[in-house]
Amino acid sequence: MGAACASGLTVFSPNLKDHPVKVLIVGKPSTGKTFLLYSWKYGVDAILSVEPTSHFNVDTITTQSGRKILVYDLAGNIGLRMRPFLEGTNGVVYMLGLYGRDDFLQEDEMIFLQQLLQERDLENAPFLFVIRKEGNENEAHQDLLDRLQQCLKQRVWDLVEIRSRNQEDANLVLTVLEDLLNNTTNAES
Ligand SMILES: Nc1nc2c(ncn2[C@@H]2O[C@H](COP(=O)(O)OP(=O)(O)OP(=O)(O)O)[C@@H](O)[C@H]2O)c(=O)[nH]1
Ligand SMILES: [Mg+2]
Repeated sequence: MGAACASGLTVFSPNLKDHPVKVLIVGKPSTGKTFLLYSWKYGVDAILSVEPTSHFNVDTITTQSGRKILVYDLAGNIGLRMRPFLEGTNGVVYMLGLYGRDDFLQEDEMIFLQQLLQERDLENAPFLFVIRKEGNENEAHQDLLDRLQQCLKQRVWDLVEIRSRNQEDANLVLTVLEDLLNNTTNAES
């Protein structure tokens, strides 16, 4: 966005809040993408069960500050059918799922992540990684951060750890996501 637009942004910024930003939730199957979306939309206590997503779910979430986020929760096995969703994406939530799952950030997932990071439509999108932890895995955690750092280089990104079925933590994901989106929008303007 050029300098001319930047000055206009201050004047029009209240309206920007009404315009939803677009966020994708991606990640391997069964990592908890839909569970996270439902946690925001309905609250964790209202979630009785979650079925695997066959293609995608979409919903608008309103954050505590009033920002609207159009969230696309894509099926973990979406593969190439993901491409039509990329255009206009302002941010990506990458669900890593439960720490320590058998195939956690193995080679195929790293390749998938790197491909995603190379997508032109996502070049300015911040990435928020979400991991679910049930124990104290601090040692391996540093290894995870190092690997992500290598992959993400100059990208705006963050990592949030959540506890299972925890509303506070699900809300925290939304807060951090909103911060990342705000920072990126400001940096671009
Ligand atoms: N207890 C608990 N279970 C969770 C949590 N998140 C996900 N699950 C469970 O993990 C399973 C998979 O969750 P989903 O949200 O369907 O996973 P997904 O990533 O959307 O999977 P796909 O749609 O197949 O890509 C479900 O049985 C959920 O109930 C969580 O925070 N706590
Ligand atoms: Mg799902």
